[in-house]
Amino acid sequence: MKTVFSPLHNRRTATTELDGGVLIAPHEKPSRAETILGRVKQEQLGDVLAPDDFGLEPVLRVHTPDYVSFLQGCWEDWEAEGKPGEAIPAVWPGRGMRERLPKDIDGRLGYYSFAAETSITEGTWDAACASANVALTAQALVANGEPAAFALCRPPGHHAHADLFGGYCFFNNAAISAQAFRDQGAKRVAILDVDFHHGNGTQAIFYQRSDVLTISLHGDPDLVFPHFLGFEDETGEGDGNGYNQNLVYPPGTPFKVWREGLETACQRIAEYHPDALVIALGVDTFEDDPISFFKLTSADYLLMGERLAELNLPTLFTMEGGYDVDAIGVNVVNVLKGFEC
Ligand code: Q9C
Ligand code: ZN
Repeated sequence: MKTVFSPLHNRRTATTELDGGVLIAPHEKPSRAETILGRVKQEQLGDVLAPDDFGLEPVLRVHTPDYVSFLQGCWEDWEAEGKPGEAIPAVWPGRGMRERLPKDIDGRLGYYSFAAETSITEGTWDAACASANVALTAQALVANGEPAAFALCRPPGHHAHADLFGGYCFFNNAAISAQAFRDQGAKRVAILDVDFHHGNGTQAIFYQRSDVLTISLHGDPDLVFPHFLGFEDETGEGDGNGYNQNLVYPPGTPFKVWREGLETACQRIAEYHPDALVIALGVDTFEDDPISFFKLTSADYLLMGERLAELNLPTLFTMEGGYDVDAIGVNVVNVLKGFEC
């Protein structure tokens, strides 16, 4: 399987993440992508390609123009005000307030985000654009007949809504790729999100549509991020009614239980008969992940990949979360190797 990778991921070098009331070094760090790339090469998964530049048009099929402009200018606007640190949202339009876009950068940061852990810094825009281009380049490989491709995206994307950043995500690479498949003629696309966290952005983007089926397996949002979306009674709305599925699991969930959800998801995808499949691939389901509570082992990821391959669909993998850097390369490449067996 071919991998698409951009060294520009390195432009995303935030130094702060708000966690537990203090600013820590971010979990979502450059070594994540470099470790995965190293393992891809070590295991000779296949060629590693640089991305093409698709410009903003495919991004704007999913994200709003005002959100994209905000992201593009955010760091400059922040710096122009002489703020001492990184751009961190700290105020939101809470219940009873107005969802009105303010001029001030602190107001705009809150308007366009849903969480405060993710700071915007100098290279964030460049890295987010490179990450979307990585996804779109891998998507094009699959659209042009490769059975599967791996988009080694960083920063990740599945938490980003049409006009919200958060959860380490800015552009929703999986959603942008699914929309690209549709725009190139695919009738139906399925997105299966196996990251530990609910793919809230992906769900929200396609919630009222039946042409993109969204399924996410994740930790119970009653207990864990993103807290305010991802429950099992969210099944889609309007035309999208019946085209979103959330499979929620408690702390300590091992693969033997998690794989029942995977089976449910795979059966739903098979009966949907999509023309393409996008896997939002996070490996923060790993037993030693520092911010998560599932108990998957490295060997389990081989079985995950094998089951996904049985769907026998043109498949794009977009990289999402996974924060145990020591194991991230092995775990990700195990999914891809399992898929190719
Ligand atoms: N105490 C992805 O996996 N909250 N994003 C962390 C840690 C944010 C995860 C709290 C988690 C975001 C792509
Ligand atoms: Zn995650």
